[in-house]
Amino acid sequence: MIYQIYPRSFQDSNGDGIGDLNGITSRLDYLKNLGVNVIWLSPHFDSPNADNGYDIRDYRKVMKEFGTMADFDRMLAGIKKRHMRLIIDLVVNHTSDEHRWFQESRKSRTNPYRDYYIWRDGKPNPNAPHGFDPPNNYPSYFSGSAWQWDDSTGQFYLHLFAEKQPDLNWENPKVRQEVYSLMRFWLDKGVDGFRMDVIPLIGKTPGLPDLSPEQLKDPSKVWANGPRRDEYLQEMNREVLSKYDDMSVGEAIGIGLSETHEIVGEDRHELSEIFNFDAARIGAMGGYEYRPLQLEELKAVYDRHAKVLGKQDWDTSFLGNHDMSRVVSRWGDTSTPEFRALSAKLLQTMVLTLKGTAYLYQGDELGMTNYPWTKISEFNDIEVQNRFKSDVAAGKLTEQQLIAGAAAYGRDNARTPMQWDTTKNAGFSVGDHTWEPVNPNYPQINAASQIADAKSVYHYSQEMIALRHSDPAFVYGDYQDLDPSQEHIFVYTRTLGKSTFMVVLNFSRRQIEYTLPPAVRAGNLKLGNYRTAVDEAGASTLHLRPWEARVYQQ
Ligand code: TEU
Ligand code: CA
Repeated sequence: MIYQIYPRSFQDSNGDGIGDLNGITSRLDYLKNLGVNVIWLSPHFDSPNADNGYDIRDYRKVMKEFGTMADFDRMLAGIKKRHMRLIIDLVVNHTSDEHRWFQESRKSRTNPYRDYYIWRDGKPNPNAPHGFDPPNNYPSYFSGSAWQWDDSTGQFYLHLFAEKQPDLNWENPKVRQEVYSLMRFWLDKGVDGFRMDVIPLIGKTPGLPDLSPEQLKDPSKVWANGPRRDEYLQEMNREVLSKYDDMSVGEAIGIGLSETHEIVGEDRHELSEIFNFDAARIGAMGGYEYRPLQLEELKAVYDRHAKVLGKQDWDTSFLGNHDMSRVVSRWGDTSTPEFRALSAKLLQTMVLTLKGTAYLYQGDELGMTNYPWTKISEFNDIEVQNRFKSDVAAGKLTEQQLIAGAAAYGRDNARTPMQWDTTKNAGFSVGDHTWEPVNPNYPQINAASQIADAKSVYHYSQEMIALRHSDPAFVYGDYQDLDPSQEHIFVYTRTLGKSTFMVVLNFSRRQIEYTLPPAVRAGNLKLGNYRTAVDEAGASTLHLRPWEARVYQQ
């Protein structure tokens, strides 16, 4: 399984309230003991942090706050010594506007780096600022137009994310070679692969025509399916990925199940796997609006994955990351400490037994929750602040609505400091200030107290990871949902040869007497999330307690 670290929030080692690489190195035994195989490190590169590192100024330099290249090398050596591996974040759909390439590019229309980015003339409009409207109606993911006017050269440049994140022009072969060269730089250092940020977006739509009203409802679907996307990913594979023992996982917003094979099929020679968000972002209605989770709807997504993805289309299993609110707050039950722990364990059971490479986000192994945000100024995320500046200012929603939405679904929830113990700042930092507030529930939710409690979410996560590693059925086994229309119970099997496991999850706060489908009987209980396990081996009816999870060997 792969464990994602958001370095700014993992462990501070020098008291400046910002996590760093030496902090990670000091916690490698914790990760080893948890059962981690691979670490995914969110961006650690030199950056002005307009988007917390997803805006890179120098791809071959470590961010000053995070430490030095020597710190990186020591961290990597520590990971390898513990027989773990490291993948890093490849953010090459865009750079920082402070990157040397963009600094050059904006100097003049004839600068050799001009074509490294996407510059276009505006549409003449005497009433518009500078006399021009943007080249087309592309919206930015972070509110407003995706085009920024540049006075000195009288053109607009494209930025699908923030103004300080100009998109690279992948049609320019020089740009592609620059990317392949920096990938080799890190692979030659011993890094084991890449998580690739919004990678399908690199294939832009020729001519950059306006989006239709229908397309404007979900621009990602257009932007992720440009005609040259696969040509670029196959070239990247041919020139770099195929030459190393590495893995690659693409963050594939805009990619649906029907397109997944094109990117991950073994015969396609592109990427190892992708994150597609149709499960993790189920119910999304735009902005911070989500429909409440319908279990049948979620189960239908996993059922489709199993039916559509062939044996050679590897999948991923994940419920959280640094762009989503905490999963136990989103899909679990934090109404009482007991239900928080039980539902956190249930969600761990699900993510670690579904089909595909399993990803855990830092702190989910402890059942960390959302933070009690109350005012706009508390949020660090550019996505929230931009929405405040544009959407609230334009009256699209009120400040209170934005606070409520961001408090429930905002990205800052995943970025509050890791809760290590009950000391100052939850042991994250000895400093007087931390870059994001520490969740006030750290005295109740922290690694040290859970390591000391054999029945904690931490130990359950450790046991569930060990169980997953104990039998290849959890990795390669066929997936089958035994009761897709059941409203509160998620029951499925993983079968490989003679080995079958059955997972039973009660996704509700109610006691449920659940009768298994005809001819199905419970096998031997391998793991249960209650402190006092109830086995019911051989039974056809199971008495499930609130938020109960059981894994049976059939
Ligand atoms: O995220 C892309 C993405 O899916 C998110 O921006 C998402 O649309 C939004 O956050 C919904 O709340 C990647 C990185 O994971 C993210 O951290 C970066 O902000 C973004 O790309 C730009 O690099
Ligand atoms: Ca620090």
